[in-house]
Amino acid sequence: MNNELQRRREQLLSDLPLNGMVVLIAGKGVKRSADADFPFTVNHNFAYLTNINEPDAILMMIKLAHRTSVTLFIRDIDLTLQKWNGKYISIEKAKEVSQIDSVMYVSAFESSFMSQLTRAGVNRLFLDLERLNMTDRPLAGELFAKKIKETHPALMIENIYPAIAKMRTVKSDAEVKKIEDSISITKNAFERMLKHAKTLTSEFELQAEFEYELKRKGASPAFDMIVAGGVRATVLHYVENDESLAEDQLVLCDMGASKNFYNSDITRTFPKSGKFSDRQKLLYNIVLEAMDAVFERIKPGVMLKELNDAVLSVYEKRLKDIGLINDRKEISNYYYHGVSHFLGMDVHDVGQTENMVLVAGNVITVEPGLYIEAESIGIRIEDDVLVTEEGYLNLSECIVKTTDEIEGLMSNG
Ligand SMILES: [Mn+2]
Repeated sequence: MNNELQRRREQLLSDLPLNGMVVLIAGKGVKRSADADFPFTVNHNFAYLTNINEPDAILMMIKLAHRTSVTLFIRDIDLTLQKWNGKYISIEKAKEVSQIDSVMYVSAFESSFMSQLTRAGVNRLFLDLERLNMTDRPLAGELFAKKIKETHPALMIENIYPAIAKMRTVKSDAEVKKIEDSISITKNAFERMLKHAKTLTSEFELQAEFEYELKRKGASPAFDMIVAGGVRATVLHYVENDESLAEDQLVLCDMGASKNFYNSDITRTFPKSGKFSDRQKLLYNIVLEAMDAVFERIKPGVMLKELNDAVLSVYEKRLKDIGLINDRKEISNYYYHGVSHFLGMDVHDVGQTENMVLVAGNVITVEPGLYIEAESIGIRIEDDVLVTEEGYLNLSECIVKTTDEIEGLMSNG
């Protein structure tokens, strides 16, 4: 990991133009209400390059003709606040975690930044200007860009976000291992939940079983878990989880553990009673067939759109067979999302761009679904997959999935 952090920084520096400077900001906790903040989430691009999980920290990297430099700034220690909020990271600890030799307190940042502009001749500033929507709250990088534009109107400001996002799409062995660790916790938590499912009566009780196991392993939910019984499973982002479950319902659970910055994202659908009805089994196996068709297509050079086409081809045939549709166009009444997204430090991970093709080292989800509101049935099955030189490796193969496996585990509950 240590060499890996340095390698990432070196890669970014090697792509940086001469006299360029990168400034990445860890960010702050967001106010929740009164004097309470939401839990702090570090900027993931900052963490990718530093492994530091601290508010207010800043990474500064410079590339000049005669030298490059990497400096980390951490919060100045406040003895009074430490009594309330716990210990701040020390310079020594920050050096160890980040593998950066030059670590200073953040109170020294402004003068250091200024001297790079005035004395070292930096003339291009690269910031993380990630933005998805016009109305999103500006992140630290954009706020910093605004401030610098006022004081240094001639300084060229550019966006480093796409370059880091692209690096993040290719996972190292160590990153894959962390995703596997999160998957393994998810597996245990799901099995715990499944064994209790027959005796529990509400969605939130199932959620509690899952999250209990996460907490026990020092993990946290990667996202708001979905536990959706019956017709609620046809709503893609149902997260209320506050209804009771009926014996004849299928229960869709979209869930994942997050640990050490890396996430898992798994969906399983099972019968509340422990036994699939014939109809449920028929539909479930169509989704499973679509999933296998996607797996067969995964390899370097393939576009995500082609993976989705694999689902549509299976659905076109099978949904016609069972009389649900007459035409391929009608599939969208029953399947209305993409089959895949990138997974990593973010659950919907960064770096996914139009027309990009898969390369070895990508980690993607495979998650076909089938949602029939009129029958109160929603089915989604989701695995996490590593793209390899030869094809793919299903990282979540270990989690029960076939109807027999699910019924078997539930009968041992
Ligand atoms: Mn997903």
